[in-house]
Amino acid sequence: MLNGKKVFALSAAVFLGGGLRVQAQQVLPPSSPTGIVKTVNGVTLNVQALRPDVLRVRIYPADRQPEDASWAMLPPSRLTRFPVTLEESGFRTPVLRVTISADGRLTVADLNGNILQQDAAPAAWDGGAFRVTKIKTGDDHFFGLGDKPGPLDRAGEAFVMWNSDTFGWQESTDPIYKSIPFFIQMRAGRALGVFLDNTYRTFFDFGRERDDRYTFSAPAGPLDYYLLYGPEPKHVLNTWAWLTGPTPLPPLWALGFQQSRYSYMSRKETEEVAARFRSGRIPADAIWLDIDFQQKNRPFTIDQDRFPGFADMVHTLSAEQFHLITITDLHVAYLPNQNYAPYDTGKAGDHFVKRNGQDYIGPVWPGPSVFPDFTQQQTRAWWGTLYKQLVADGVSGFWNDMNEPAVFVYPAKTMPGDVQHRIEEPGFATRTAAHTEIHNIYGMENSRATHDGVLALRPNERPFVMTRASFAGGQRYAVTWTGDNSSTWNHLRQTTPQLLNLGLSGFSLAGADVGGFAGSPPPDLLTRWLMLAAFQPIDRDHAVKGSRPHEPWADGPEQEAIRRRYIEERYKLMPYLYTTAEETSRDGLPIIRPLFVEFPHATADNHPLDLDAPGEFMFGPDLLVADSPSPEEVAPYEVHLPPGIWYNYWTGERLDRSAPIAARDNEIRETTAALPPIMVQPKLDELPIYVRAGAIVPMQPVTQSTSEVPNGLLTLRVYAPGPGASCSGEIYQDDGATYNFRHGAYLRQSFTCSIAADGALNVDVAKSEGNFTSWWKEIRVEVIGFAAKSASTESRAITPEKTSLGSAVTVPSKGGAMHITFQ
Ligand code: MIG
Repeated sequence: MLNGKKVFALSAAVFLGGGLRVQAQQVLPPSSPTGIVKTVNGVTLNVQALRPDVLRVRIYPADRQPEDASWAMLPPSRLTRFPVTLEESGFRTPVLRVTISADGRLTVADLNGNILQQDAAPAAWDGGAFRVTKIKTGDDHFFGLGDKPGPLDRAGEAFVMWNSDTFGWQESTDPIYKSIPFFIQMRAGRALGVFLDNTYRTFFDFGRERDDRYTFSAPAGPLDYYLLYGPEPKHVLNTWAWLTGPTPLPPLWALGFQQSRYSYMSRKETEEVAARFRSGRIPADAIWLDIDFQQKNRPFTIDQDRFPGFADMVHTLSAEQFHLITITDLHVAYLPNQNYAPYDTGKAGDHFVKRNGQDYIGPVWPGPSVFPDFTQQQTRAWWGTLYKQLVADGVSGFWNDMNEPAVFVYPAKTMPGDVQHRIEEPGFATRTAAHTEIHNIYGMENSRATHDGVLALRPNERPFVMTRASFAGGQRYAVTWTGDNSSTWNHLRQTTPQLLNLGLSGFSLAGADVGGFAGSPPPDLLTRWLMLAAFQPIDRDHAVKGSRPHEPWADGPEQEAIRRRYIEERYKLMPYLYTTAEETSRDGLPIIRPLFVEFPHATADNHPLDLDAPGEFMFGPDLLVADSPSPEEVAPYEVHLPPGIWYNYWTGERLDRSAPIAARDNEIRETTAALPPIMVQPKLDELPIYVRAGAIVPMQPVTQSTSEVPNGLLTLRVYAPGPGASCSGEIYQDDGATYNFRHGAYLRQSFTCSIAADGALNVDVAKSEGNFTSWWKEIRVEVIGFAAKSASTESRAITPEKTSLGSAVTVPSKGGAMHITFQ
């Protein structure tokens, strides 16, 4: 389905805090069965349907039903049930069949009998610990699991979930910062999402121990997992967003280029960096302050000597169209009776976690520190109030680092397992819980407190928070980054699978420190990194203390020119990027996607095409970025394009890559195999990008920041489809900052095109929706892959002008519908 851009929008939207929309809950007559409960050998299996395509499996010793609560999932979705049809040894829904064997093994199949998942053995218990063992076929591929390093496909590897501060992590390091116990299994082109809703130190083995098995296990906590059936991967991603919430729409500036360093050491240095972007005409939107802007590393203080007139600096930067983001770590300096308000107010409100009845004190950046009890609602509310001054000073965004939590004690590098957290949370029993249970959600609840606090202080502005640690569902509160990577070619390569897997795990807005954190990138590496990151969701350059300068101008005018050109390209594509981000906020499709998400049937045997093309990914629905799988190599490399017609983004060259084949499983579907790969000769200043035929890509003139109003035309690049094939695009715009879009202050306009029987190319611009007036007064429709000699609207003929890519006409636009024919 080359142009099968199916959109699985969440219907019946309701708004929750922070802008997320979820489907309203389905109400059932209490009498219809929604699943089965069966006890085998003293173990109860409880399998319920939430929807025809979503199952929840709970297994517990019959006398020990665990608490039914979740940090990850949205209650309205989690509690939904769907009536099922009971069968002899299980049940069926309109799309799935569930069977339980006499010894308690579960099989889930589609209604054609294709087995999607099957227990190899009944769930095994050992005290409170359990292990689930599934059959793995040679065709199984596994994706997701958050930020874990290594190749895109998790098959053959094993992973542990334990949020860890891992400075200098490498490809084989596990665990690192986040725990997202959600993965997508691809079997013969069919997708199945699996989420283990357990916050303990869980373990996943995708065939490392035994090639024909995969397992997940936990030392404690509930055996409670969800199955999200596709068969299309997009449908699974949509369902994951339905269950845990999509990544909300960020402020527009967060999609601009961002510059950080550990640390800009003074007001002067910060202002100089901002000024250098503007004088060098390198577009940028944000500057970050790391821990050294604080007094003695104490959160919520400002070093007045190095940053005199802090609020004035923020306003000066803002006048230059720079947003400021400051770090605000969670560890509160232990400073009794020293007029340090975060400690004093936290102590007065009893907001710190305890060990042996006393506030637990551990060493971090400020020295001895105490740790907020973020699993209590009132503690999160208190934490939120700490942002009052920084918000009043005009700081735009906040950075939650170190929230695994990192503690400078060894070898644990975190707080002891017997630290006590208190849970005070709707939907949960009010109780205390050991750190071993809370550890993996601690960072997520930290970012939640920050998000909710900043939202309370600026109720109509979309918060921007970046967190290092998180858990499934954490995308509701914060964007993320991949922590302390390194300035090496291998780490550049690693950004692609890592950010793709984060997107598949729900974190659509993620970035990796551009240039690498640890070490100093050689000039060519920094250039290539800046080029690739221009097509990653969060584009933020960051560097460790003591490393060489990392800013885009660091290596002289030639390197700077290449880097500028790619950052400019990101800004030209901002309408496309923002439209994609808005799509994410509704349907959960990540901004960057593996090829198999858009083209699940691109190969004859249905293996994900990405496995052949590890440097490639989709930037939004239409652009395919094809970096080298070994970016340091100078030899030519293979680019694999999914079957169909493609265009070179830079030159407009048309590439017909269709070759019909018979699908191996004889299923009737429109499938074609990819032709042999294209060989590409790497060049320092060129990142190959291809656009799929039938795409209509909205673009704007370069600006120096997203606050600058583009001066000129909206360009629609129309990439001619083949005869009979579909062709579409869309633009979404709003004020880029507030929630006014919920009350109609947005613009959405869709575009379609088709090749008529007489060979003409018809382009239709639909009437715009919403009441936001955007910046353009004219639209330039540029057709690529179509030799246009003449063009006409309903009212007049226009002579197309030649462009470097094809030909174009410019027409006035006030948001009305319009039709243009190219001949
Ligand atoms: O212990 O705030 O990953 O981005 O620059 C190091 C200083 C603490 C780790 C973060 C890094 C940040 C650094 N932080």
